[in-house]
Amino acid sequence: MNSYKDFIALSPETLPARLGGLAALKQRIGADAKAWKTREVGDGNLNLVFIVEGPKGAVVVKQALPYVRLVGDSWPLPLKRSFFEYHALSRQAERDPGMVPEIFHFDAGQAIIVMEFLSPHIILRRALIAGQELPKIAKDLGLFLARTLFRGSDLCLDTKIRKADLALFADNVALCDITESLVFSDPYYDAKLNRHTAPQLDGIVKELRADRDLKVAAQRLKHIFAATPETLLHGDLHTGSVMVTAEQTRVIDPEFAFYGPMAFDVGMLLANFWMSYFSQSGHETAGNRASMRRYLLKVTVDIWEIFRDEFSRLWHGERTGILYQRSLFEDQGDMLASEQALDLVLHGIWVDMLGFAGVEMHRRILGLAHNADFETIADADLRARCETKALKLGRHLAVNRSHIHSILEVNKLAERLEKDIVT
Ligand code: SR1
Ligand code: MG
Repeated sequence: MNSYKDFIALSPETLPARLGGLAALKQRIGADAKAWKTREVGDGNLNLVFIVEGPKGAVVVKQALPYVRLVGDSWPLPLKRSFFEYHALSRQAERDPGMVPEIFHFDAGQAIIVMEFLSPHIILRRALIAGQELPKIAKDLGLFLARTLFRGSDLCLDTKIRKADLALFADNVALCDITESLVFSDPYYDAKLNRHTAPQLDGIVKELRADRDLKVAAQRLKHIFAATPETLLHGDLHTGSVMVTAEQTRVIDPEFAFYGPMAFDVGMLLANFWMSYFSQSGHETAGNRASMRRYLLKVTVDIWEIFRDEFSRLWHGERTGILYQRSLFEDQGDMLASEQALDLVLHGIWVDMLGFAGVEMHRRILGLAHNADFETIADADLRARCETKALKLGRHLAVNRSHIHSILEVNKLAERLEKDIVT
């Protein structure tokens, strides 16, 4: 339940007076709050985000609102998501140090997190739309995925700690509900808040909604999402949740965190690179994007390989949890059985990851929450051509995920779709 009675949304005008007494801010940006400059920069779907600059430095102040910002107060949303974000950031900072912003202050009642201002970082999605090839993201994100997903699971954690944590995050019901509806169900019927590029996509939308195999696949994926509390997920790991420079990668915004299937974070992230790939031809006015397309496909290959290699390294070096215990494998001298079990676990993540990637592509084109990769393509015919390719790849991944053997195979299909070789 929200306790809204004392909650007051911040504004650039009120923020200095309301937060001016906090030592955590004064130390970092300067004690005289009257000298602070505050601007609201939130462009996400849910929250307020302020950059507060003082004579000594700057911080970010993020505040949850008691409703979905994108839709308005007709869609109430618990302030407690800020509590989940705070706890998820704390755990991610332990599991992959340096990959999330540092937290300076948390106020549960006002749903406020004061954190590190990342500068000159920009949102990864914007960088990709601008055609920037970031050299470090594949390595950083592959490692982040493996470290956070492995270290938050019963492969590694003391199971008492994991179960207590599972109970803590189990209350993030409203944010899970958003994903359960918006990702897995709404795109596949005429849900109220859906929208798509019309009339250009009307035909394929009708086809997809009448596609029995796809509907079953999406519901099976929803089943896995809702009923597999395997590890602490970021829960919303798209390219809008990553900030970058050429040298640094940081993951932000884990308010959707909960205990779910490892494959979800991996699949959502890769889907966003495949969507970026298909969107590039919509951004070619200022120059050819062939190199960018090659780069994006290489990122998907590298993320998966780095994830798999790091996961394997952790399997061998940090498998201290109750699952696949060493006493049954390595301690018996049975290294082959340990490798067989690792292959089995990775294969399960692989198959489901593809499915999650497929539905993520669909929901960004057919559902409520679209992405800027496609939305910023002003020419609706061109946008629809880009979106159609992503919809087709998404359908293939969701339905045929058990029969796909490598990222290269996925990328070959992506290239064929891009060149209009397959329809
Ligand atoms: C109503 S919220 C829509 C989307 O925004 C968030 O970033 C999540 O991706 C959610 O699905
Ligand atoms: Mg977000």
